[in-house]
Amino acid sequence: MTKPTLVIGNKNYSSWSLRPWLAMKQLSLDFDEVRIALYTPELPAKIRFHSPSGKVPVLIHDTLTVWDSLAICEYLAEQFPRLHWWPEDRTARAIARSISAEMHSGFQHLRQSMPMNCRARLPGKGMTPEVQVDIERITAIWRECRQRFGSGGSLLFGEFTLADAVFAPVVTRFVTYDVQLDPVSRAYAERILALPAMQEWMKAASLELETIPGFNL
Ligand SMILES: N[C@@H](CCC(=O)N[C@@H](CS)C(=O)NCC(=O)O)C(=O)O
Repeated sequence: MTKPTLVIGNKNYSSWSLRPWLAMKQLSLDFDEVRIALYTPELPAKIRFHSPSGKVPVLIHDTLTVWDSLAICEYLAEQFPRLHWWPEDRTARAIARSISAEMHSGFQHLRQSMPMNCRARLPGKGMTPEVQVDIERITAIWRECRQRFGSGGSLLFGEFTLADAVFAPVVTRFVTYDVQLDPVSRAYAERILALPAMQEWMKAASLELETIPGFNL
């Protein structure tokens, strides 16, 4: 089987790209990376070349193209089953999938008001009562997973799983907008930021030069 290629957007801004990238890096899956700068005049042509949806991330594997972050993660878990993508326990795995799907389809207020911008520091910006509701639900998920499933390590299901990759962009938002967290959530966020793959992403994001209006620059 050939090495997969992951097409991603700017590391500073592309929250959807971070998810499969982090999982692949963290689980030491060898892959090539193609980075496309988002929201440039050349973007539509460049992105359409790789992506049927016109969005990143996209995974290219042999002759197959897989798009949308969650579909990419599920494809990887199926194709590379020796790596630890989802929790082994059936209950934990079902909850991991549920919270990942909830993140993937929800939390619109947080997404809109606090877009991912890894290198910026904008304390308090974007906070509204609706965003606070999203934050409370996310941190409730983190506390519950840590309490019910986290005993084998310091992440949501103990060891790293796709659920951690799905929530990683939220962790960067909490840093950017200086969201105050309860002790369990703060400790979890710190563990995510300390992952070697996460540090690699954040460093690369800090070195990017593009700015995208509308993403709080
Ligand atoms: N649901 C999709 C969302 C992908 C998405 O919105 N990607 C953004 C970048 S983070 C994008 O490609 N935007 C380019 C555009 O809309 O032109 C996923 O999970 O992959």
